[in-house]
Amino acid sequence: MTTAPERTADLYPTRGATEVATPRMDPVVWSEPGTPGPIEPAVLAEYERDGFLAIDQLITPDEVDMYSRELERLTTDAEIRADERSIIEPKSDEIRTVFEVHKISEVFADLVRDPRVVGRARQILGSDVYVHQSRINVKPGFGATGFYWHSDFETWHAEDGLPAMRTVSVSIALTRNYDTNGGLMIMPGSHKTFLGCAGETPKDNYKQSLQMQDAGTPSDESLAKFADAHGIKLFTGEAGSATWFDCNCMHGSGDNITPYPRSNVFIVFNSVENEAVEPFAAPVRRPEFIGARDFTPVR
Ligand SMILES: O=C(O)CCC(=O)C(=O)O
Ligand SMILES: [Fe+2]
Repeated sequence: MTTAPERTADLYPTRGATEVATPRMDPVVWSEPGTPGPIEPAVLAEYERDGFLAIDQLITPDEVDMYSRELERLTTDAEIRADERSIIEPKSDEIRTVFEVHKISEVFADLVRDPRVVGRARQILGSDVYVHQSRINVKPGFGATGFYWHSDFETWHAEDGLPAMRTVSVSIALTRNYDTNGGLMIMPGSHKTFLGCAGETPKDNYKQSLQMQDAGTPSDESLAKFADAHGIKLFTGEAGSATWFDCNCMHGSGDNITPYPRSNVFIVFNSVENEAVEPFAAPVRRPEFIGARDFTPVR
């Protein structure tokens, strides 16, 4: 007798013939109420409601200098530029994103392990955590392209096989985020609805979606409905400020046509109790520098 391989139930259908909205089935905050941690209970309650929380100064100006120097070193290194982890701006030929910065740099590995960082991730996710993805979005001035509206979880579920919404991102500003240089925008409360997108995932979708989103893109009608219902919040702040946001927030950012770069480090923590399985709606897994398969907890 043969038994079918065990399959993880698909709670969040996407990439089918039509767009489908599914209510969120998972908690937003996974730790027991009252669990001690760096986030105050009232702030955690706001995070649950809105899907994000902002911190004026997560790291000090000296630390910002150190991380900026490290970013400068990475983006001027010819070997790193040639590496598949570097994504190049289609127009200007400048580096747009460097992936897996915590693997290619000891300095950024330390940032991930910092209790101000990993401590908040553990508190939100209620368990040990590992890094599903890390990246720096460099967003140089004079025309860096933005990121069209999306839910990260839609992609991580469809293409990386994350089963549940037990994943959180932190975006730490290494340059000042003005209201003009392509800052992050989130629709508050959008994390409570999963928008399954229409359209099959092409093989090797990531190669083109990292430069410009296509599969996994919500329709204009749905975006208008979401925006009318939730509004849009723009995140600004000094270098050293940070935004924590739930994996299912509808978010994006505009182009940066100012002279001022907007360079932020993104670290994505996933619960060790929510390890990636096979993709739910894609023919193949994405490479590990984009969707990790090493589930070793951050210590
Ligand atoms: O850089 C930004 O502002 C947004 C980036 C983003 O949404 C992503 O990298 O998934
Ligand atoms: Fe995103």
